[in-house]
Amino acid sequence: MSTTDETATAAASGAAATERFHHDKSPYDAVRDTPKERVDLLAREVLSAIHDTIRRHQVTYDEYNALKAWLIQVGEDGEWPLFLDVWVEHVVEDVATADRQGSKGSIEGPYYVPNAPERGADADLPMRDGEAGTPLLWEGSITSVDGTPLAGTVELWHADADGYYSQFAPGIPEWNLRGSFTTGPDGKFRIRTIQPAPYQIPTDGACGKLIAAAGWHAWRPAHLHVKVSAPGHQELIAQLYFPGDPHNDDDIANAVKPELILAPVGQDDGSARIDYGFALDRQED
Ligand code: MBD
Ligand code: FE
Repeated sequence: MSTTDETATAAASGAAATERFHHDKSPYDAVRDTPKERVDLLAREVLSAIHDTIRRHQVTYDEYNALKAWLIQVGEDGEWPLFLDVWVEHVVEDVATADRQGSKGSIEGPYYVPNAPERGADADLPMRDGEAGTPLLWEGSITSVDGTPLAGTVELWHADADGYYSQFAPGIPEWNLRGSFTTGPDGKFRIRTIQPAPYQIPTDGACGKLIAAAGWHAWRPAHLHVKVSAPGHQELIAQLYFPGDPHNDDDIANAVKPELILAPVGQDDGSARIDYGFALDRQED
């Protein structure tokens, strides 16, 4: 899956993201028992929304053929994970987490990789010597919704100061800026990392073609990705953002919520300190 010998193209990062998705357990297993009636309903409504759009806006054969070519290109560029996570996942996440009492979550996106190096409760995120970017010291704890501290795990992954993710861009060590932090019974963690850059989705592939043709922009605000888990509790997937980022209000992936914006405090040495923890909902049974 390494893209180390390739260049930073949409096709290379798309191929890595597509391979990553296939690598995980079969997505079909969880829906094996879905009744025909539900498949029929969902498929018919999606198709019907497309038909309505064509009628309402008098879509031509030339436009239909351009759409066909573009959809084929999304697949050839391996950009289905990117396309779906950028333009669809946020609504699925809203629906899935509507009943939660604990911390807000956000979308996972296409660049999570499981089994990142385990670093304990108080450590640096794996990074290169002299990794560029403002150093961050992040302290927090994992608790249950009622405030009880939890022994659990914070998995953290994020882009570097150039906006690139390890394993999805060339020339970056495999586990750079990816790690797993396991807390003791007090739930506390302390993580040192660097502030990531705003992220521009690849512009040279099919998704970039849509963005250019529609006159959109390709930016996501700078963000930290986390997956937080503890026994007996629902897994929390979230992203954390930095105040003042111009794209917090117009994230291409629609994944910013006010509760997810950090309040870093600048230190005399030029680093920033963050205090942010997670309250997990209990597992329903
Ligand atoms: C990202 O880094 C990301 O987090 C999402 C959701 C989509 C594309 C790139
Ligand atoms: Fe991301």
